[in-house]
Amino acid sequence: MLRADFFERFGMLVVKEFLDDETCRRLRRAVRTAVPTRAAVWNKEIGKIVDEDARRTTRAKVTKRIESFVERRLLALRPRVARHFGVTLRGVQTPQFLVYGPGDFFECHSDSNPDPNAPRYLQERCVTAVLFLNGSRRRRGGEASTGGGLTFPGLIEEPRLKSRGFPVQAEAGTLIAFRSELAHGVTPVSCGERYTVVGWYV
Ligand SMILES: O=C(O)CCC(=O)C(=O)O
Repeated sequence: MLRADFFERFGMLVVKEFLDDETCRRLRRAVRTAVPTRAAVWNKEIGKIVDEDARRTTRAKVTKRIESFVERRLLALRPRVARHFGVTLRGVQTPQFLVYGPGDFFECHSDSNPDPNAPRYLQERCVTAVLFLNGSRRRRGGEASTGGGLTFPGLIEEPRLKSRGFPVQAEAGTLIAFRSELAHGVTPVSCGERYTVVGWYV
């Protein structure tokens, strides 16, 4: 795994300590007590479906209060995100709270789809923000998970490295933002639970 800063050289925005440890702990608790649902994917032929060959992830239905709290924090970052990516952003879609248990993963995909037949929420996505609520290594007693790397394949043009995925090693509270069309996935979690929040700037 590579430290989050490494990804800045590919134009990504990395914000360390976007949330403090106590807030991450509070959000993890909120996620654990929320109603769990199986996260879906969008399929061109079928529409929105749960397809566990492509994605095995739990989406936690947290309270509106928790959802709005994270949404406000993401909105506060919007001017910096817009400047960084050189785009105009008018808002952020409702963030999704995700949990990956052992064996859970998300195949390589992109978050936006320019196809005029795709749902509007996919057409509109411009920048994806992934917020890590726990880390991939133990730090100050935080609950860490292993495996479950947010991975970006094809970052390096060199033929030998082109097909290789580069997984991020992030700490709790770190946010990483990238253009929504960029291919990414989450490798299977091997141990513990991995908690993230994903938001999309439009
Ligand atoms: O949980 C993550 O790290 C990424 C989730 C993701 O790729 C997505 O929701 O599109």
